[in-house]
Amino acid sequence: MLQFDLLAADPASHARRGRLTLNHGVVQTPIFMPVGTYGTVKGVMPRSLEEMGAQIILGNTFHLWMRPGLDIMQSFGGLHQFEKWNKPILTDSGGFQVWSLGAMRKITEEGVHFASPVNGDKLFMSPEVSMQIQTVLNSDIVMQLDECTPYETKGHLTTEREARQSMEMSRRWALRSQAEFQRLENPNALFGIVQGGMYEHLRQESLDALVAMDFPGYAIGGVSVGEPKDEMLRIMAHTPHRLPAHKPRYLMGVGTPEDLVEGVAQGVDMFDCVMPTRNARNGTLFSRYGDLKIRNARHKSDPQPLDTSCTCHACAGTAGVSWDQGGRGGFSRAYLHHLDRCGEMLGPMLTTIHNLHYYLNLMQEVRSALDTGGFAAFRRQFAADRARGV
Ligand code: PRF
Ligand code: ZN
Repeated sequence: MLQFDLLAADPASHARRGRLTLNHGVVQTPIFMPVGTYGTVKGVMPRSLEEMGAQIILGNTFHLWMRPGLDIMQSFGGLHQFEKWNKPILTDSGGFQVWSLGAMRKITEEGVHFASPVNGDKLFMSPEVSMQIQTVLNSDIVMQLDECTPYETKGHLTTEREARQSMEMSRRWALRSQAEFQRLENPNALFGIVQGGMYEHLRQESLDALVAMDFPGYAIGGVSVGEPKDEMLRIMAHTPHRLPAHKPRYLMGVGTPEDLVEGVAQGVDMFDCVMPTRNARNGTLFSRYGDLKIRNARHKSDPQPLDTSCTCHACAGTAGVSWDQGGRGGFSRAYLHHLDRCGEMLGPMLTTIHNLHYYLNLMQEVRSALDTGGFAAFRRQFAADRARGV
């Protein structure tokens, strides 16, 4: 089940404001989806995710298949019950994760043969297997199995011929994914994934074939795979707005705050990325006024919160009033610097809360701007604020 309603559109760009209704609830778009690979958004309790306004989170078919495995997932009736998250979940198909294994895999038309990174067992992932696993997980949005076309193949830029072969296999895997999804009578929604590397005509072909298959939603894959920024921006400007207007569009694995705002302007509705969570764990923090490295000695005795405009638990404390609005502040930069130096686990917990809050709040601001017709002004202010510096 999936329903998508368009609520507003920006006349000067491809940006749209929408509402996505799924089996486990409603998602207001544009949205950022925190990544919870192993059935946990690392270091964050589900109730904190809810508090910071997360509406949908990701899980990974591949990782959950390895551990804890399907029997346990089945016995819990799916991922929602197991991880105690009752709102929507999107699961990635495993194609990208298997691909990331590198030398340990062999990709054939039938599927991907690989050795388990956990115990070395020989395993096989196919479009059918991916659909079977995602059906057990009962994720609200299921992704087709695809092959993420790399930017470079064997030390050279992926050629048109290689990108075509890869894209055409993903297209055939889309057909097999859809057939199996239907055979399993999965009650959720299956998304197709556009590939085609850096070749616009291949992306158009991929898109046309997938649109003819009438998926309830579409993703753009194969972006942010090591290509230069201008190449990524070129594909972002090409593909999203060519997808059906009345269906949700998901840009996979992107990106920085600037990438998200640009993606929205190009007509993207959904994003996911490990950047806010992973960066939090290595001390790179996002803020309205630019990014900050908490390990830097300049923060050693600074009483200010990470982001003086932020209302997250780390920056504003339980009162939720930002420093700029006269709040007394939550945890200081000096304290977070100290936690990091001592390797204390509260450090990454707080920085993860902050970074996720920043991303989720950014998308909330984007939605408000779209609701009130102020998206163009929002973009200008966003860029000016980010350039100011912390
Ligand atoms: N395919 C799948 N998952 C993905 C990607 C893809 O191309 C990407 C590329 N940025 C991230 N995650 N299935
Ligand atoms: Zn904060």
